[in-house]
Amino acid sequence: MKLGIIGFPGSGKTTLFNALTGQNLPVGMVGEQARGANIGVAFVPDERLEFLGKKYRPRKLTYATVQFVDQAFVKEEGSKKRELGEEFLNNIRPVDALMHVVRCFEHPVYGNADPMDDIEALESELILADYLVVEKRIERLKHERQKGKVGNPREIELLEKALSILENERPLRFSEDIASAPELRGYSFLSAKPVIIVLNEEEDKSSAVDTNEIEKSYGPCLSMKGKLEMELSQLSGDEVKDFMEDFGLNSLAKERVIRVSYDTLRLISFFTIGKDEVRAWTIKNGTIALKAAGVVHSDMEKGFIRAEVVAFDDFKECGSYQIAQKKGKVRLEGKNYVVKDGDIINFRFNI
Ligand SMILES: Nc1nc2c(ncn2[C@@H]2O[C@H](COP(=O)(O)OP(=O)(O)O)[C@@H](O)[C@H]2O)c(=O)[nH]1
Ligand SMILES: [Mg+2]
Repeated sequence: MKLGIIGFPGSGKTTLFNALTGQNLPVGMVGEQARGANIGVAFVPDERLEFLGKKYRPRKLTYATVQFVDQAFVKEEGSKKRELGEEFLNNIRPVDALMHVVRCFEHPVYGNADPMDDIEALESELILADYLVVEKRIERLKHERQKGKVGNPREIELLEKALSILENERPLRFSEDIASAPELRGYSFLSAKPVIIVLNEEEDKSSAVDTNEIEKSYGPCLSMKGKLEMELSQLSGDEVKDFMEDFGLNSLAKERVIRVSYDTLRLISFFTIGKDEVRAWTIKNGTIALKAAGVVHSDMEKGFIRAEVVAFDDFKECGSYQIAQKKGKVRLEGKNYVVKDGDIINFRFNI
C-alpha cells in the first residue's frame, strides 16, 4: 500500500512523514528548500503478529509495511498546460490513497490558519488536474472518431460522465462507477483516490474544526499534533509510553493513520508462520486464497493446491497449531476461499 502525503507548504507534511517513518528530515523549510519528495516506510503495528512471534520465535518477524510519499505542493510556473507540476503528478498518480495534511496553526511565513479554505482549495487543484486530462482525452477521441476510428464506446461514455462531474467541481471519488471503472484505471485520476484529511493542530490548543462536518463532504478525517508526534517518534518505546501518558494521548497518530488507511482502502492482514519467518501480509478485503497465495509467492499461486487456515483468535485460544488441528480449527480451504482478517494460512502448492 502506498499513501501520498499532500498539502500546502508549511502544513506539516514532512513533520507527519517523520512521525510515521521515524526519519528525521529537516522540517519548516520554505520556498525552494521545501520542494521535492521524500519516500519512506512505516511498519504496521500488529499485536497479533507479535503474539505469533513470541510463540514461534522465528529468525525473522516481518511486519506489513505502508509506503509513504511526502510530496511538496508544486505548481508549474508559467505553464499553460498544467497547473500542478510534473513532479507532483508523477509521484502522486501511482498512490492508493491521499493523505491531505491541513494546517490548523499560525505559521511564521504562511500566516493564519484557514483549514476549511485549504481543504477546498487543494481539492479544487485535484479536480482541475483531472479535468484537464479528461478534456484533452475527449477532444482527442472525437478527433479520432472523425477520422473513422471508433475507440471504446464505454470509455468515451465514462469520460463524458467524468467531465460533467468535474465541471460541477466535484471530485470523482464519490462516483462509484467512475472511481472503480477498469476502462479508466490507466488515467489514475487524482480526485478519484480516497482522501484522508489529517488536521495538524496547534500543540497547546484544542481543535476548533468540526471533523464530522469534514467527514460528510470529503472523507475520513483525523486530527493530530504533528510536532508532538514527530518528537515522540524519535524516542524509545518506554519513553514514548511515559510521554503519551503526560500528554493524555491514547494512541499515536501513526497508528491511527494506518488504521484509517486500512479501513478506507478496505485492507486486511493475514499471517504466514514458520521457523524462518513469521510474517503479516496485506490484501484487499474479498481476496480469494489463490490470489493471497500469489502475494506471498507467484509459485504458490501457480501451483496452488489448497490452503490450511486457522483464524488467529482460534489459534490463540488453542495455544498451539497442534491443538488447533486436534480441535478441528484448522480448515482446508480451496482456491476460491475468501481470506478473512487475521487468518493464519499455510499454502500447499506444487510446481
Ligand atoms: N506553531 C506550531 N508549529 C507547528 C505545529 N506543527 C508543526 N509546526 C511547524 O510547522 C512547520 C511545518 O513544516 P513541514 O512539516 O516542513 O511542512 P511541509 O511544508 O508541509 O512539509 C514546521 O516548522 C513545524 O515545526 C504546531 O502545532 N504549532
Ligand atoms: Mg515538506
